Amino acid sequence: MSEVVSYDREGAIGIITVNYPPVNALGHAVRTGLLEALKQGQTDNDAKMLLVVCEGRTFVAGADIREFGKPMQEPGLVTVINTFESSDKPVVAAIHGTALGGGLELALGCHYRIALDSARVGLPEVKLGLLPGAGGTQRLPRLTGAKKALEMITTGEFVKADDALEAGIIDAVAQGDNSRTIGLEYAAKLIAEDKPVRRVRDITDKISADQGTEVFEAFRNNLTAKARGLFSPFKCVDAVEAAFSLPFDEGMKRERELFIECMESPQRGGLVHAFFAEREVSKVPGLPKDTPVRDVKSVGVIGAGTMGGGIAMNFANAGIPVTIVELKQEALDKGLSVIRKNYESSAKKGRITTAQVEERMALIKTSLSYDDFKSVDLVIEAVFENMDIKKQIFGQLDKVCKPGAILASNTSTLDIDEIASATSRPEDVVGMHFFSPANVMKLLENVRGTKTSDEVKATVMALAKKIGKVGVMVGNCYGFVGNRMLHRRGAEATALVNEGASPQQVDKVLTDLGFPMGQFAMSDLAGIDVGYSIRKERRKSGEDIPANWMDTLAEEGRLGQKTMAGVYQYEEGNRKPVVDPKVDELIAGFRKEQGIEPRAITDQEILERCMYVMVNEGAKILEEGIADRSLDIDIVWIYGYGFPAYHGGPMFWADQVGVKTIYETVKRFHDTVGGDQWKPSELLAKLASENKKFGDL
Ligand code: 3H9
Repeated sequence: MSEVVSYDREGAIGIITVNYPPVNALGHAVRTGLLEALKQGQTDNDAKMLLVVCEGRTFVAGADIREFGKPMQEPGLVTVINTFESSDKPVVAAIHGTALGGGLELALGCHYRIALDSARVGLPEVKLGLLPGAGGTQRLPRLTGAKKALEMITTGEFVKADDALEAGIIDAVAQGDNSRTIGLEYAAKLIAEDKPVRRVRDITDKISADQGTEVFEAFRNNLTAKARGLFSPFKCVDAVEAAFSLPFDEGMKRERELFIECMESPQRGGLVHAFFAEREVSKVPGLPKDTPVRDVKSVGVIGAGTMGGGIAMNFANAGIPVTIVELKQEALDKGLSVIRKNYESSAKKGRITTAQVEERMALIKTSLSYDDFKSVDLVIEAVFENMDIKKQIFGQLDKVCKPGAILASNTSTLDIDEIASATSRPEDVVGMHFFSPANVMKLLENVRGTKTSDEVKATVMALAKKIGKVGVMVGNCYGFVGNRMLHRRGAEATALVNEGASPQQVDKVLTDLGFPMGQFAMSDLAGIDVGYSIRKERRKSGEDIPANWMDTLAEEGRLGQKTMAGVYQYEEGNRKPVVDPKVDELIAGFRKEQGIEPRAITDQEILERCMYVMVNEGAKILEEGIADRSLDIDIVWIYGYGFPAYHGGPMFWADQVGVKTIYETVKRFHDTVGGDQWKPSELLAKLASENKKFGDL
């Protein structure tokens, strides 16, 4: 008998139970076990009906992603599911948790489906660069029709049990907390009603109704804008279309061909890397799993600006009360009204109810005094980037906050140790770097100071999860992981324009690579004054940062989207960057002033200089232990800066380009372009000489 799939019987119902933690993925042992258990059920003369259930937290959550890229071991999932569907005894699937990917496909291969009301179903393969490859693209549309199937398969979004019932994906929903119990009751009812085998492959009414409709073309057109650069969503549409144009078995063959194309696409590699990396980042090397975590029941935020307000919303969304402190009532009123507006706009879009708007607003209190931080468990300071002010604030917090309260700074560049030095409890001080807009962006870069305690580190990592963020623990240095690399790219992009490229040429190379926006469109969004004041501070402290045309923009008051003009110009109510000839003139003037003769710059040079400079910096970040693993850097960039997940993050991307190629180009730029940013990282050199990848570290 299989260790991960068992068979037993209650009355006339033969029960096939999958027990393969953590998520009952369909690895080889499960596939084999399912076939064995099915056989047992079929030969068990006392079993009139069979029931598939799962132990643990969820129904089968899909194929075993860890097996991808390795040689497939028989039996394949398609064989398993077809064998279930062919069974002469009716088979019922009882779903709890999530039935995803191959898991839902298995359920669709069963003859009846019931789910707990808390369950969700979905075909999220597209998020891994794939399409449902075990009949999902052929069976789902037979139950739902084209539109719903296309929506589910091209977005990968999960559907709640009630909605799945309405869409025809499942046959019944039951309340309770045990899928075996509801499954047994449902199967008993079906036996009493003498329900026969009912195979989805034979259901054709929805298929004939939707045949020849324009729904497929409309979907493709829609995807062109939505799934920019992605490969598999389009293949998903092709596969679903095959369900309408081909008989079932032919459709299955077409699905397989398209599935293999996706499996072999480099995007699958990038997206699967991103999937596992997102989970790995929560396991911080050197931080024991059982490190105690402090209970954070209330939070204080200093600053009611865009950042402070966004941060406060995260906690209110998670049901945690927040107190925002500002210097002036006016700032508090303004901040609070922005928060309300954001919530109301979410309610309008149907993301939350109007009652939830009020519930969340009620969790946000405002105050003009730090005294109101006396009892909070965590304070996050979100004022502008000025070390003296931050130290002053932390000195005050040290006096007011209770022992054991965590004192966090949302600084995006400044030294956490220096901030901590303003307190008598550096072990409680940590960086919590949110990304703008803080209520939307998924990254939380948690910065450990030299003295930050393990307990505080574990608490902020756990808190990230609680508020729906992906927390990455990083070390303390200028700009940490994300901004340190970004500033390198920004300086290089600016230099490329100094030398002859146009801002839009640079931006296009980056958007062609898959970034949602280029370097300069991003500067306009963040505000040109942000980088300008950072450069000013750094020049003041003696760093040699040459003048550039971005300084001129800031000095002329072109601060980006907020002034309707920056590197680009903007029209009222539209965030689309429009090229402004005045900026070309300004750049030309700057070059003249500096005695620069502009040259033609190729897109390849832009790509290499913008991307390799980041990879070289990333390698230095690893060398210095600022990031523990290359996957931490990848996740910072995917969730903080919109790095295309299908490239797997900058370090994974570098591995695909080839570390050696990058190292040699970095060396060449060091000799030709010059500057510290092109000094090859020792780690990069070492990996190149050993023919290794960042992923091998
Ligand atoms: C597919 O099915 C292809 C077929 O159509 C065709 C085949 C021919 N495999 O996320 P969590 C691990 S493609 C292996 O932290 P949660 C995960 O790495 C698949 N491992 O928990 C983690 O491991 P660790 C389509 C998997 O409660 C642990 O389980 N299915 C898989 O927040 C817990 O995961 C999907 O894409 C897997 N399929 O969320 C579903 N799934 O503890 C992907 C998870 O060592 N999975 N693990 O770090 C999910 O969306 C979430 O994991 C789930 C649970 C919602 C299930």
